[in-house]
Amino acid sequence: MIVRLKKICLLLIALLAIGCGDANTSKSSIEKGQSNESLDLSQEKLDRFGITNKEYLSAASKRALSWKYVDNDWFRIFNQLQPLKGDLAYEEGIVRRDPSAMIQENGKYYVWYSKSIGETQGFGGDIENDKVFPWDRCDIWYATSEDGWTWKEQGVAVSRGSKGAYDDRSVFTVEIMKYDDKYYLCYQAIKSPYNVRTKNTIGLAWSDTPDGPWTKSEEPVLMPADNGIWKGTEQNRFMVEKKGDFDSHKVHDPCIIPFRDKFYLYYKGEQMGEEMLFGGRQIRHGVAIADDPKGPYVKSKYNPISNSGHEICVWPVNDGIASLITTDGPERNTIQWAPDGINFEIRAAIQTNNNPPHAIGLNRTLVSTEDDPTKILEWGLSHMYNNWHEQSIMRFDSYMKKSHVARGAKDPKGNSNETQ
Ligand code: AAL
Repeated sequence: MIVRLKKICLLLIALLAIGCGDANTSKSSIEKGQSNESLDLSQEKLDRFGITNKEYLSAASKRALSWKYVDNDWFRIFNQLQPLKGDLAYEEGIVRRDPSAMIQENGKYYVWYSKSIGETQGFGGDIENDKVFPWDRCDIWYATSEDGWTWKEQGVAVSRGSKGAYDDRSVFTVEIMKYDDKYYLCYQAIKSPYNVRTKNTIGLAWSDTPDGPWTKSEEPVLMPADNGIWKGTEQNRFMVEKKGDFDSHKVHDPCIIPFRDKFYLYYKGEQMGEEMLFGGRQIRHGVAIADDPKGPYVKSKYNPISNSGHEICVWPVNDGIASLITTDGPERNTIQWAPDGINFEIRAAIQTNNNPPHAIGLNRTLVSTEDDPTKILEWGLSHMYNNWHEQSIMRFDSYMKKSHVARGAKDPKGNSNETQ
């Protein structure tokens, strides 16, 4: 009996030892994290990132060693927004927002934007007659300027469709593309009734001149994915049986860029049953590609092509496409670049003394180059909320930042720097 008890005790001790061994192994593998094999552990790299001991790499050090781009030529500091003058200055009772890019025609800058009048009531009342969002009941207007400060409003470019059309409720958040001496406006469209589960689509209009007349596509050129399922019939956009693709609810903020002999329509997706993610909304970008500016646009199989961001702000540079990612997600406030327009990597993080402007209308007359890939951000348009009922278009500007030098000291190239 005693012998048997001894045997059992020994067995238990052995099992415990194995158990502890397992615990040790898993603990040390947690401490070690991912393997170091793919990391560049050259002395130069370790020195650059101030890593003392390559045998003990923290998770943060491993991430630093796997950063793909560590130069400083994409960095920008944004100044505070400035008000515009003339017809685009703040106006009582008016929403002017989401400016398009600016192009220069007939010796003037042109911009298109969403315009609506009157108070925003929200979704609590009579949605058939109320204005539910500031961008509800909008038409697309345009304005011109000689200097980008003082603007003359020229009138409506594209108005809402007639009752029953896919755009009968609101047309808004527009972008301009000039290609082969023709002009294309792409924009968001809503069909009545506008409630919180209404799907949002993208429309297109084209013209031979920037002053119109504009011909509208009879159907949307892009639709939300049709694979989400609402739960119940209550108007609650967070209740779903199935969320569906990243763009199952809304396709927003379209912007078409001619690229590699095709047309890349970048857009923001909103998903049915949207969640919060990293303290922001769950917003991602996608791209749809066409052979002709008028479509058909086919969504990329790689969508979504961002894990963060909000309004689309993209420009061609270095034979690829750059994207300013703002507002939502873990990679908000970064500038990213994709050689193929699809696979974006971070090139810079924006300093947040002034967040990067929202809803940027880029100045397409500024051409980014290899030496100054973010030159297009030198100045352009954005918008601000004066309040929930009134919004106005503003001007932003930014400057490149390559070094951090005390006043009177020398910069990394040995030049004395009086301006810092
Ligand atoms: C913006 C944009 C789109 C939305 C609304 C107006 O942030 O993403 O344009 O529909 O808000």
